[in-house]
Formats: sequence, structure tokens, C-alpha cells
Amino acid sequence: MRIDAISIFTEYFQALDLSLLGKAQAAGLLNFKAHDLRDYTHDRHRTVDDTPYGGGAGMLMKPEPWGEAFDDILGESDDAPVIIFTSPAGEVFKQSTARELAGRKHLVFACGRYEGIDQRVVDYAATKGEVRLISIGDYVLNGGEVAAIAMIEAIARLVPGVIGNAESLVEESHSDGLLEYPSYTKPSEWRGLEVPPVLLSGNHALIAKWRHDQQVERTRQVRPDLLGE
Ligand code: 6GU
Repeated sequence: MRIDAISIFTEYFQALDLSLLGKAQAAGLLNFKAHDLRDYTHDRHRTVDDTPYGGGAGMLMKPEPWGEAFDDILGESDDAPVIIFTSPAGEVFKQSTARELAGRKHLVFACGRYEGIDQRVVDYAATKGEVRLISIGDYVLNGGEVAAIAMIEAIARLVPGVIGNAESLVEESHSDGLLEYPSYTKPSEWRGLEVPPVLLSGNHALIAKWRHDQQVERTRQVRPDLLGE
């Protein structure tokens, strides 16, 4: 899978060189590149922002550098990429979004800063690929980089081969619409706290039932919205 990110703070994306995603890149499963939007400017100050037409607070990202970045990055692409604009005004990113995007060959994350990007950049991108505006939740970040990193990690770990133990993907939170059950390891008693006896019973049917009950109870308590309640 190929993933590009366009940003004025490409250093953020060094986080993707760590751990499993770093290994996936080294193994050629994931081809990630961060592009500095300022490399597509031509003035001495490498300007990427300007004041909004119609007035209002703050600055907007101007269209020209984005147009050149897209022409450069999307031009090399063989099939239609998905162009993701990080935006608190977008659809909310879910595990189902990650699953869907993990099946695509080429993703391009356009990371906005300031008060946003000139709307024509989004309209232009739509002529080059499938555009999505995506938020990672109902709060505001200073820019899209941290959101893009969260999405890239959630997507890339679903690419076959990236996670060695594919079974660990099956029983994690959100894989079946429920939160994960609580887990325990040795020792069986620690600082007076005991592992639930059922987990030491060796009765696999009973353990499976206990875990499912825990999932439902936990989900009901902290995320009733997931149960449609
Ligand atoms: Cl994708 N971007 C920004 N700037 N803030 C956010 C977000 C994205 N998702 C939630 N808050």
C-alpha cells in the first residue's frame, strides 16, 4: 500500500518509522512518504497561507502550492487514489473506515493548518481521485498531522502481513462492535488482587462466555451508543 502525506510539518510523520509500521515500511508492505507543502511554493518566504475573502479571523491555506503538490504526487499514481482531507468538519473516522481504506492501493492525506484550506483545493482534488473529509473525533486539534498519523496507524495495521499475529486483530475492541474484555497475565495474585478464577479454570466454553459478558457489560457502561442504546 502506498500512503503519501502533504503537510508543512513533515517531522510529525517520523512517528511512522517506529515499531510495527517501521518494520512494515522496511519489508516493503507499506510505502509511506511525507511531502513538505512549502517545497511547492516559489516565493522567498515559502508562503502557504493568506487572508480569507469575505473577512473573518485567521488565515487560510492558499491553493497554488496544493495544486502543484497534487500534480506531482498524484501524477505518479496508476489507479485512482483516495485523497483524505483531515478536518474537524469531516465524517468521523471509525474502525469500519480503517477497514475500508485498508483495501485501497494509494491514500493521500492532505493535512490542513490554520483555519483550513481554500475550498477549490478540495474541488480540484476531486478531479484526481476520490475525496474524503475525515475527522478523528469531536474536538479540535491545531492541524491535521496528529489525526493523519492516528488514521494511518489504524489503517496500515490492517494491511495483511503488517501485524504478525493476525488473530490479535480478531478479538480487539471494535472488531465486533463491542469493547474488548479485560485481560490478565501472571502472577495469579498480585498485591492482594486476584485474577478472576474462571480464567484459571481451563474451561474454554465458560471462559468464552465470561469474556463475552464482560464485553457487553463494559460496552453498556462506557459506550452505550455502540449498542444502539
Ligand atoms: Cl482530522 N483535524 C483537526 N485539525 N482537528 C481535528 C481533527 C482533524 N479531527 C478531530 N479534530
